[in-house]
Amino acid sequence: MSNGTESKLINLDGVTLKIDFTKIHHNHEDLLTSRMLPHIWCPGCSLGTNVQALIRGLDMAGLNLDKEVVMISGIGCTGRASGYVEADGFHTTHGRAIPFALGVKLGNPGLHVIVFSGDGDLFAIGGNHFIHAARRKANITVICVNNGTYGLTGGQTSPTTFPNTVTPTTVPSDVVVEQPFNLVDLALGAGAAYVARYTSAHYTILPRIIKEAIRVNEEGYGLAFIDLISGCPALYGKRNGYDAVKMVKNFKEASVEIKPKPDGSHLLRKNTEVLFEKDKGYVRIPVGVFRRPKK
Ligand SMILES: Cc1ncc(C[n+]2csc(CCOP(=O)(O)OP(=O)(O)O)c2C)c(N)n1
Ligand code: SF4
Ligand SMILES: [Mg+2]
Repeated sequence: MSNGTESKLINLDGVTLKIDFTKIHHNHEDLLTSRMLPHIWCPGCSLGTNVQALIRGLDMAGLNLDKEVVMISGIGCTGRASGYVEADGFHTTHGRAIPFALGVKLGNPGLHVIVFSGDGDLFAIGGNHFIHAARRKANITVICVNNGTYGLTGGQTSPTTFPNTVTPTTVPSDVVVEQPFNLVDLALGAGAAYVARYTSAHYTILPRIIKEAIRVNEEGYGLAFIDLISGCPALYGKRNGYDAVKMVKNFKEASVEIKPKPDGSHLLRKNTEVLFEKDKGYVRIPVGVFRRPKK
């Protein structure tokens, strides 16, 4: 990645590095916004891999980012991504990524509108917008970076935080147990046309999934949703005994590919549910494409 002009001093966990941006290159350099770098994300955060998968997916779909794509994010660590992709975009208010996306799509239905936002943004404050956009068959792609926490504001509980994990706002489980949303189940129930789940460890599969989601919109079937299970090693991970490497290993080991069954049993809640146990982490992550439009 090159910004063509300067070196910058970067502080990484107390170590100061002088980086000459004229000498660093990325193999998708033209798809990233070099003037926005360095990015704000912590070392080891899944967001780097997720954005890499995103731009490879847009590239694989053969889209001209300058003319055909609009990236929309709400507020959060994930929300920054809309500024790092070299396409027009909106880094909108918290929870309002989907209303902005609907406005863009209504204004110019020929554009590919990609919402890339966090679990808190899309399913806490923004949950109402998601379910109605799915119900109305809005032709937008929604990618939820589901790290199970409010990363940007300090690692508080979100609608996908598992019980018995440590956060600054965990309610003791002997008082009340708040169950996390199963985002696949929620999207299926709300009427999304395409529903998939993968993790940040599936970086080779994700671009193809993103391309497929975009095609669903192009063909006018309605909202395409990807639950992208991710890690926040700096806050949620650290408090619960996970570093970045352990998280990725855990994603790989716990993932179970779900094949669609003719009787539809793969859609049953128990078959889509992510299981997480204190001290073990993820014990089962059903991944795959749970719904494709019937052609
Ligand atoms: C109206 C409003 N309420 C609360 C906030 C504070 N806030 C900013 S980001 C955020 C949560 C972000 O969590 P998530 O969407 O999961 O993104 P992440 O940082 O984990 O990627 C909150 C509560 C805000 N900016 N605006
Ligand atoms: S706080 Fe968490 S989600 Fe945010 S950049 Fe750091 S590791 Fe990633
Ligand atoms: Mg989050």
